[in-house]
Amino acid sequence: MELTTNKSVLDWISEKADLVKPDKIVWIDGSEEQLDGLRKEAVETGEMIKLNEEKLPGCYLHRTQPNDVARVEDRTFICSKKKENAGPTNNWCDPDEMYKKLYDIARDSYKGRTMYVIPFSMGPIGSPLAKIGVEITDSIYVVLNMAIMTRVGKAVMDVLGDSNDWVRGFHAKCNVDPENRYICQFPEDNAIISVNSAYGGNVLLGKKCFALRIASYQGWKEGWMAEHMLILGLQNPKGEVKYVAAAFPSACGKTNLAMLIPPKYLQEKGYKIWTVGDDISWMRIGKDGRLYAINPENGFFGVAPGTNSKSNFNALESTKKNTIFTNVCLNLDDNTVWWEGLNKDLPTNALDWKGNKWDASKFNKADKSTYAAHPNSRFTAPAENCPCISPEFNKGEGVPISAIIFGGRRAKCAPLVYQSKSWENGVFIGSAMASETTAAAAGAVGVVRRDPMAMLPFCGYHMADYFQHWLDMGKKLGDKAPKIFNVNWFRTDDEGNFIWPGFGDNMRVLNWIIDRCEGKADATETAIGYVPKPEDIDLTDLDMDMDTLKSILDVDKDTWMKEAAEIEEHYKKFGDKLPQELRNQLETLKANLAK
Ligand code: GTP
Ligand code: SPV
Ligand code: MN
Repeated sequence: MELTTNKSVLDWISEKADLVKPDKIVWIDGSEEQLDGLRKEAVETGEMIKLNEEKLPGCYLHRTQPNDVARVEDRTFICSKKKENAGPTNNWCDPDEMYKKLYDIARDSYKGRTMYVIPFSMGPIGSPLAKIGVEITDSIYVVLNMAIMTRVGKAVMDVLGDSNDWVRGFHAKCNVDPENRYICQFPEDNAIISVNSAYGGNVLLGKKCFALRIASYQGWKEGWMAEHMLILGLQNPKGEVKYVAAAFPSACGKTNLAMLIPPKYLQEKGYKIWTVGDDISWMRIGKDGRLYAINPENGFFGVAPGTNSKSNFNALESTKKNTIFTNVCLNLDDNTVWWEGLNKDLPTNALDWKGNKWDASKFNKADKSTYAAHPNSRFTAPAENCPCISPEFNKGEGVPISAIIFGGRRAKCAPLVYQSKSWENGVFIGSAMASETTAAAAGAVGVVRRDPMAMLPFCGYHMADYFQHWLDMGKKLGDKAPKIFNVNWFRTDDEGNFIWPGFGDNMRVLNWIIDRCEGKADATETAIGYVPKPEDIDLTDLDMDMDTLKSILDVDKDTWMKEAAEIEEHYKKFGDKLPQELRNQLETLKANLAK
C-alpha cells in the first residue's frame, strides 16, 4: 500500500519502476511485523544468517561480495551542473551524461526482484533540524540497515505531506559489478543514485550520500552545517553537561570517543560521557546565537575490529541485540560473531568473513589476509541500545556545542592536543588536517593525505566554498562560536607503538578542552596554537612519565616547517578560490615558525 498521496514522490517512484521493472513494489511502513517478515525472508534466501537467539537476540550476520567491502572514492561523483561547483577534490560528471549512464546500467535490473520504498527521516521525525528522504532499493539488507540507521515508515510521509522538499535516493544492486559501480550525488536535484554495490556507505543512502554530501550542499545554501562529526556530552561532578563535536576521518576514533568511559578516578569524581552521535552532526545557529547540533542518524554503523569490552564497552553493549553484523567472523561453536580484537579467544571452529573455514593457527597479525573478520567489518546497532545514549538524543532542537575538535592519525607532527588561536585559525587547522588512510575506503591504507575537516570524501561542493562557509558561520556566531581544538591520539614511538593510551584516557584531554572553554586552564602559546602545560594533563593512575607526555605535546619546528610547505602545496589545488583569510593564516604560521 502506498504511504502517501504526495505527487512528487509517487511520480518519482513510478518513473523509476518503469525503468527497473520490479516484480512488485513494497512500501516500508516501519512496523516490526513487516521488518520481521523481511528478516525471515533474508534468512531463507541466505542473504542473512540468524545468530544465537539467547546470546545475541534479534542479531544477524551478512556477508558482502569480497569486491564490495568499503566505500569507493574513485567511483563517487558529485554531478553538479558546472564542474567548478564540484571543485578540485571531487570526481565530477555532467548530470545529464551521468543520469543516462546510470539509467542504462539500472534498466530492467529489478526484474524478478522487489522494489522496496523506504521513507526515512534524518533527525527526529518532525524536528526543525530534520530532513526527509525516500530510498528505493532491491536489497533487504539495505531496508533492514536503514530501519536501524534512520527513522523509517509512515510517520515520515505524514510529516512530508505534499511538500517537494525531500531527497531522492535510488539504489540498484544490479550484479555488484565493481567495473560499473557508481555512487553519484546530484546536489542541485536533491538526488542520489547508487548502482552495483551492496555495502554500507555506498548504499545506505541516508548516511554519507545524503547526510553529508547532499546535506553539506544544502547547509551551504541555507546557512547551516553538515559535518563528519561525533557529538558527545561531558558531564562534570556538578552535573553540568557540556557538548563537544569532533571530526576525525573514517576509522580514526569517532565512535570510540563518542562512547568513552572515563578512567576510574574520574568516574569516582562524577565525570561521565553521554553519546549524542558517533558519525554525523547537523548544526544550526539557535535563537540564543549559539551553535546547536543534532545527530541525523538513529543507529551506529561502527567498525567491528578493535571493539571490545575494554576499548569500547558501550559500543559492544549496543551490539548485543537487534544488530546486523557485516563481514565479521562466524563462530560455529555457538553461532555468535568474532573479530580481531574482540578477545584473545580465537575461535577454533569458525568461518571467516568470506564464509570459508578459518584456520586460527595461521593467524598472523601482520598479514591481513589471515584475518577472520574484514578490517572494515561493521555492526549496525540501534542507538537506543547504547547504555550511555544522551537523554537529548531524540530532542529535535539539538544540543549547544562548546568545542569543536579536529583530529586524525599522525604518527609524528601533530601534538596530543592544541587549541586554535581564533575561529579563523581553527578553520585553517581544519582545512589543513591530514591523516593516514584506513580500511574504511578501498585503496591503500596508512598513506598520509590531507582530509580537510574529515570531509574530503563527503563534501558535496567546491571545498574552497566550504572553507568560506566555515569562515562565514564563524562571523555569524561571533563570540558565541565554539572554541576549536586539534587532537592526535596516534603519535608512535620508534617501534611504531602508540605512545598515548587513548580510548577512555582521552577523557584527560577532553577535560583540558572543557577547562579551556571555561577559562580554567592555562596553556603555552606556540607557533601552531595553545598547547597544554604538561602538568595540566592529569596523569593520575597512568603509567606515563612527564617526559613522555612532553614528547607528545612537543611542537617540533623542523617538522612543522615541512608541514607548512605541504599545506601550501595542498592549498594550490584551490587556486584563486581559496579564501584570503586562510592564505593569511598560513603566512602567519610560517612567520611564527621562522621566529
Ligand atoms: P567511521 O565509522 O569509519 O567513521 O570510524 P570512526 O571514526 O568512528 O572510528 P572508530 O571509533 O570506529 O575507530 C576506528 C579504529 O580506531 C578502531 O580499530 C579503534 O580501536 C581505533 N581507535 C579508536 N580510538 C582510539 C584511540 O584513542 N587510540 C588508538 N590507538 N586507537 C583508537
Ligand atoms: C566512514 O567510512 O566514515 C563510515 C562508514 O562511517 S561508511 O558508512 O561506509 O561510510
Ligand atoms: Mn564515518
